[in-house]
This record gives sequence, C-alpha cells and structure tokens, in this order.
Amino acid sequence: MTGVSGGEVLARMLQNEGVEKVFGIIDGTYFGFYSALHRLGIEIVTPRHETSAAHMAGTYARLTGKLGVCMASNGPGVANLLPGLVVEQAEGNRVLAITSARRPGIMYPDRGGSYQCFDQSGVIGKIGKWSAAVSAFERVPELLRKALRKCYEGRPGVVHVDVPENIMNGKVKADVAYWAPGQYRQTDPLSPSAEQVARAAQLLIAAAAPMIHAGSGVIHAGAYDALGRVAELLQAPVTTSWAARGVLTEASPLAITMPHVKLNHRVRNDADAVLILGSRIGETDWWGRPPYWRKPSEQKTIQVDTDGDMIGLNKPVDLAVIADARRFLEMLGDELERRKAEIRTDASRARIAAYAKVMKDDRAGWDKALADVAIPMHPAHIGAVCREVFPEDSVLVADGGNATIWAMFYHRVTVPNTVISTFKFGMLGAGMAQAVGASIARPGKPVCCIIGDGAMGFHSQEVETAVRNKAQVIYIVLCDKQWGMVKMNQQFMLRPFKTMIFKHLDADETIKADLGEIEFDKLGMSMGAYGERVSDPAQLKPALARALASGGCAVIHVDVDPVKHMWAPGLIHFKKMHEEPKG
Ligand SMILES: Cc1ncc(C[n+]2csc(CCOP(=O)(O)OP(=O)(O)O)c2C)c(N)n1
Ligand SMILES: [Mg+2]
Repeated sequence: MTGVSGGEVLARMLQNEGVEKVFGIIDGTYFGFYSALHRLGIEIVTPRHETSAAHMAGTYARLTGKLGVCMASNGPGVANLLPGLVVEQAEGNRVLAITSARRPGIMYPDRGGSYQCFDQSGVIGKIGKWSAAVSAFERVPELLRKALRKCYEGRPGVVHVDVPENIMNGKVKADVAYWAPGQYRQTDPLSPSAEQVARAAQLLIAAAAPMIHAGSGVIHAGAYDALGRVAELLQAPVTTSWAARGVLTEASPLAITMPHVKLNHRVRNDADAVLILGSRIGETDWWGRPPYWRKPSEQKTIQVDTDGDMIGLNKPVDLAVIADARRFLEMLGDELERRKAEIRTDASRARIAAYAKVMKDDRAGWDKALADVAIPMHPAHIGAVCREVFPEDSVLVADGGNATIWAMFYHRVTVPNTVISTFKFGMLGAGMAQAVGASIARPGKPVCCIIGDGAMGFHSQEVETAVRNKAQVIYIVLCDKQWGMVKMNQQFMLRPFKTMIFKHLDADETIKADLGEIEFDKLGMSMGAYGERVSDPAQLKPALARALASGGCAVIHVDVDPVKHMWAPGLIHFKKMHEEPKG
C-alpha cells in the first residue's frame, strides 16, 4: 500500500467524472491536488486573478455541458474567488470550487489570530448551492461524491469543497475505492411521465395562440433541435430569457429576439398558452406578470424544469413538469407529430407574419444609425461589423454597460449557445476571463469580446492569460472615457430636461462619471497581443480582419462618440424593468 494525499484522491475522482480542465492559480497549500491533476493529464489553466478562474470555469461549463472546476488557495485566494462565485451562481453555471484551508486544528471555528484564514465554507455556503469543509482524510471521497451529486441536482450553480492543507498534501496509507459517477449520482436525464407529456400536448393543441418561453435550462439540456421541432409543429413564437438568447436560431421567423422588447411584451400578451422551459421567469423576464404577460387566468402555463424549486416561483402554473428540457421536448415532439392533424396553425402563422413585420421595421429603424459615418464612430457599427467579420458559430462575449446593449441590438444569434455575458448579474469585467474560457471550450474558433473601457480596466491583465494560452480572443474595447451607462442615468437624475434637449450635460455638471484614457491597444501589445486603434467606422472592418488574420489574441481600441454611446437603445425598458409590475 503506497501513500496517497487527499489532493490526489480529489484529482482521481475528478478524472473519473471526465474533468479535463481545472482553472485556478497554483499555491503550495494544495500542491498535492494540482500536482496530481498535472500527473493525470488534467490541464491546469491559470488566470491572473482568482475571480477569473470562476468565470472561466462557468463559461467552459456553459459552452461544453461539462463540469467547470476552479480552485483557489486559502485566505486571499479564496477571498479573490468570491465575486466570481457570486456571479456564476447567479448565472446558473455548473461550477465546482475546490479550495485549500488551514489545518483543522485552527479553524471551524477560527481559533483567532490564524494566518490567511476565514470561514470559507460558511461564506461560500451562503452564496452558492452547497459547501462542505472536510475534517479528515477519510471523509474526502464521501464529501466529494456528495458535492458532485449536488452539482448535477437542481438548477446548476456553485458547489464548494474546502480541504485543509494537511489533508490536501499529507500522504496517508489507504486503499481508496474510486466509484464511477453512475454509482453515486443519477447520470440519466430526468424524464417526464407519458401522462404529463400528453396533458401538455393537449393544452398546447387546444390553445388558439400557444407560445414558448425558453431559459438557460434549454442550454444545459442541449435541447436546441427538440425545441425547434416543437416550435415548428405548433407554429409557436419563441421568446427567451436574455441568457438563453439564440437557443432557437434567430434565422427562424419563430424567434422573437430580445432587443424587440415591446414585441416580446405583445407576444406574451397574445398567448393563451405558454410552455416555459428551464426558466424561473425572473426580473429580466418581467416576472411573468401583467402588463408584460397576459393574466394567469387567461393564459395556461406549463412549466418544465429540472429543479422543483423553480416551479411556480413567479408565475402560477397549470401543469408542472420536473424534467430535463430535452427529454420533455423530444417526447412532446413525438406526441405532437402523432396528433399533427389536430394542430391548427393558420392563425399562428398570421400572427408570426405580423411579428416578423414588427421586427423588420424595428431593425430598419435601428439600422439608420449605421448611415452615421462620423469620427469617432457611432457605437452601432461595432456589433454590425462583428457580425460580418466573425464566423456565425464563434462565441460573442458581451461584457456589460452600454457597450453590451449596443452589441446586443446589432448582433444576431444564428447558432445556439454562442452568446456569453453576465445577464443575471451584470458584472463588469467578467467578460475578460469569460472570453478565455470560451476559447478553451471551443478550441480553434475565434472569440469576440465586446467590452467597455471602464469594465476592461477591472481585469485587463487577462489579455496575457489569453496570449499565454494561445486563445484567439479579439477584445474590442468601446472607449468613451466614461462610465457610459451610469452617466446617462445620472444625467437624467440631475437635469432631465437639459439632458433631453442637449443630449448631454457639460463636464462639470456630472458627478465622477468621467474616466481618463488608457491606450488599450498598446496595453494589449505590451502583453503580446495584436493591437490597433480605430476611430473611423470605415476602418473597423479592415482592422478586425487584420486582428483575425493575426491568428492570436488581439485588442482593438475603438473610439466611440461619448454622447451617442450614452444613448443606447432600449434603456427606457431597462429602467422600467427595475420596477415591480403592477399586475
Ligand atoms: C463590477 C461592477 N461595478 C459597477 C457596476 C455598475 N455599473 C453598471 S454599468 C457601469 C458603467 C460601465 O462603464 P463601461 O464599462 O465603460 O461601459 P459603457 O457603459 O461606458 O459602455 C457601472 C459602473 C457593475 N455593473 N459592475
Ligand atoms: Mg465607457
């Protein structure tokens, strides 16, 4: 019997789960863990800040359907990891965090005066789904099995295991039994009953105006084809949560896309039956409440979710189904196919045509901004040019602030699961690491990251991570030298009428909303990336083409008109969304 460290046990168990990458910064307190990962051929991807490790793991998990694993070292490493975990929990990404801790004798409870020590498990237990502190070597397998079970139960989110350094690194003579995943957790997707599927089909066939609302559950289930088939059979329009944008290709006339906010409201009011898939119907879905949705008494609601806690959370349901979205949709598709003759689609087709006209008119209105060729450029150009330059299946990471709103209004998602942001948390700067995580998840494909100059300042050093990892991320930094989104809001709070008339206030009339200049192209170049600076919209496409041709990471500093940048489309709806609906 040879000695084995707790860290090695963890590494071998992760290998049995098919884990191929772990994101984190190395430290002596878990040498036993990461050296075993390295020995086993599990790649360690090291960012420049622990919070980035959480975002890389979350993005990797979302884009691959695999488990995202991150690690951090006790005290400061874990403290730095926390914001990333808060965000990944909010976004509902399947992340397992493994951290080192001080030796059991001095913590839980903290003896007081211990170095690099805080209640890591207590804090992460509060912000994540579940956390446990390992108290002895013998409990490592059992607690990691429990953690892995939790990872795959209910809504995806953050699960944490805290392992003292002496257990991580100390070798123990033990015969550890390594179980296969199917021996400690259900590996088959949750199936609905045939009876539930039949009832859902009946409700949808009987409806005059059925619709579908899809959330991230459709992404986690990989249910894109099954969703498309059901939507086609019913001729049902499909709205999505922001985070699930594109689960039905936006090339489909049935896709009611996110920027058309008023149309989303209209579709949700027209429908007399709604099939909700993997969505809580939260605030960004306007809580499922009037006036944004039809009254529950006039709208039959079927809700399908893997997590029972999500059922009827914000909108009352007529039929609750605890199941995997893909399994459910495949069975529903078969049932609808069988009853195809009963499905009346004429009225739905007419409604879809009317919706298409609205989307066409909205688009024509927004695209007028593209005729503006002034220097520095109108921000509308960026999303529009990116669509032309990047392959349709490449991932767009939209970071936050007005930069993201502009990107969202001029982008089109034709390949499902190719948009990443922090749609639930709006965490500025997360995009820097998300983009690297996306590149690692989709090797060989360029990743486009659109980010504001404020946000880029939070984590610009991750350019070096992208360069070191040969990640072809093209960072496009929208430089207005201000906290654009906040400045707009502030101006309306300070002097609404002057803002409306003159479009902006003078520099000395706002409060700390301006930023100095960082030459992001040069900053990027200093880290080994390709860099260019563009102000003229006519130069954007060639600059991006050169960035792509460079084959590696690039940073494009784009000067945008600071006043036009503030007036992002849809801000009025965004503001309204923050109020509790009356209905
Ligand atoms: C980490 C974080 N801090 C603060 C905020 C609040 N906030 C929302 S938008 C915004 C301004 C963003 O500025 P910038 O990144 O330059 O983007 P812009 O709106 O100018 O395009 C701020 C400070 C946030 N969302 N995230
Ligand atoms: Mg800005």
